[in-house]
Amino acid sequence: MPAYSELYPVNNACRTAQLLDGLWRFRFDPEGVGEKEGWPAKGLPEAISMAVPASFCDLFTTREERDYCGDFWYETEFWLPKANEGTRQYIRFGSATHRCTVYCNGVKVAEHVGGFLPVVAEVTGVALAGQANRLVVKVNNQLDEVNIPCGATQVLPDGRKLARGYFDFYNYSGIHRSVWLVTTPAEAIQDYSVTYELQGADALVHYSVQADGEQPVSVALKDAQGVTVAVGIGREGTLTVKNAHLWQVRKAYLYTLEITLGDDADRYSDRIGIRTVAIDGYRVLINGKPVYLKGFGRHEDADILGKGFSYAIAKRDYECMKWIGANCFRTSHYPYAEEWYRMADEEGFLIIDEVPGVGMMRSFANFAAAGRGAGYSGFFNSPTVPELQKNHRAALDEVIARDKNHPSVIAWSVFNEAETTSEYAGEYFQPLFDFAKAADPQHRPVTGVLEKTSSPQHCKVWPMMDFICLNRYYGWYICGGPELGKAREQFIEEMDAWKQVAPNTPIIFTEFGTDTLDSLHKLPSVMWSQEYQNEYMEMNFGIFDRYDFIQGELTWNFADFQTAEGIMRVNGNKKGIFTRARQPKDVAYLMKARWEAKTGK
Ligand code: CKX
Repeated sequence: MPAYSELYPVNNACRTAQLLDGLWRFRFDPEGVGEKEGWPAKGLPEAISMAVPASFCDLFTTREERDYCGDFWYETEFWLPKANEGTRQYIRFGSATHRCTVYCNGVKVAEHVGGFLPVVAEVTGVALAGQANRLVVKVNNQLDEVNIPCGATQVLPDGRKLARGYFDFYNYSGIHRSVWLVTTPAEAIQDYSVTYELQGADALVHYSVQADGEQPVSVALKDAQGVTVAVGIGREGTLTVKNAHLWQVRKAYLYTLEITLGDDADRYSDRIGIRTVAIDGYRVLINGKPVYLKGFGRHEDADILGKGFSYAIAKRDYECMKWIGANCFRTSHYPYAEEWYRMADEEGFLIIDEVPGVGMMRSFANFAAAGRGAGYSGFFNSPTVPELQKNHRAALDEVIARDKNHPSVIAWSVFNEAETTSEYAGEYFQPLFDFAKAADPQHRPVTGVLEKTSSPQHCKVWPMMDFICLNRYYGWYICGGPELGKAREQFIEEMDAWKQVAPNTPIIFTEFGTDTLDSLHKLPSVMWSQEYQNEYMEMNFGIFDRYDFIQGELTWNFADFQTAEGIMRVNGNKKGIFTRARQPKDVAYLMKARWEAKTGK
């Protein structure tokens, strides 16, 4: 059983889940004096107000505050009702980027590293009923080479720290997702998992429930109309669903699994989708049928909010993805807020769920080096690797615990553009791939995402993958503009080489694209114009259609997004098919026509 429950908060007869979102108190702590000065117990001196959830960065008007790197603190208060006898209480953060320490009434109740997964702090006995309880959180957003995502922390001549990610997205920081006060009974349901088997028109749902104590467990499965279609007794068992409604790609069907502990001592309900995922030769199968993946690599990124979750933005994004005919996205380059997955479950979208194994190549502009196939920094030869690997594995452990029951999740991605050609890359990644496979009750495919240097001849990791993900920029980082024809030839040469070594493994393109200004039209085209984005895509589509084993195209990126500053970026990465305001560039219409017509291969 995990040290704490990753179950998404629910309200029912046995549990409560109260949102603590709103305006909290906030302050920076550049000298790291908060604990010494007693802030956990006394509260934050000279605090300002701060929105939760949100990145703090773009809410400020000075560069120093926006780019702040180091410790920063949040504070709020919460009340426990008097009638809470016999309950356990938790504060649950959807995430705090990148590491945090949580204090309740001056007592340390949790510490967590990793900025994109939940933090659960038990406050039973520390929080008091019938009074305001002080909740203080220290967060830190520095980057290093032992935590993911990887990077460095530079100290400027004036003593200020600067986060230098070895990756191409802005180091947005803060409490990015909702915070809940959760109460459960003293003996509670802690976790559950489901796996599926299809038998003709029927389905078997194998379930397993983890709960405290010895009380009996019962489960009921209800269909979308609320009719009970199967019941089970015991902590493990199999439910037979006659004439099962399958969860299908872009045609979701959700059942509700109701779990009861003892004689109503605790209850937990969740929506599940009956479907199988398999790889068969070079095909990806959902419910035994081949599916061609169409969609995006994305970011959690929006104006003002940064990486803060907003239902409004997520809703708009799903509407845009449906409009364009997509069926899949990768959570590049970190696990997203849980609400994204719950919405994908409802909409029938497929998700390749990625952990923040990004920046594993030492370079502040590694995208440029990687795009050209020039990256080599001896990343996996460093003495920091065992600690990095421990944290990387913890992220896999936590993401699988969190997301294992989502029908939308079809695969785990262990890394993006790591230096897989370096001497020790195989030793680093093999245990992580083995772990992910074993930890997932559904044994979903496990993959990783390869940049240009990771060629079939030199990459040490692709043989570990159930399907191979390629990020390729022939016509952008390689032979752009007037050399598009040459780019095409080189692309074909590389794909022929993959065909030689892995003709029976699906290849999914997880990135391809061009930076494009929505303000720029040019006839004939030039790089950065909307015309060029169209020409580049047409060339790429021609390649994808040439090879049977190419089974998906997830373009880079869904929308323009914020990055660190630099000569390669004009206020961010502009490879969006949509602008940052979620309006289509010209190329969106080209992709819509292709994806609506393309049902498979
Ligand atoms: N891939 C050749 C990782 C993404 C970047 C993308 C880009 C690179 C390309 C590497 O995080 O944004 O440069 O646009």
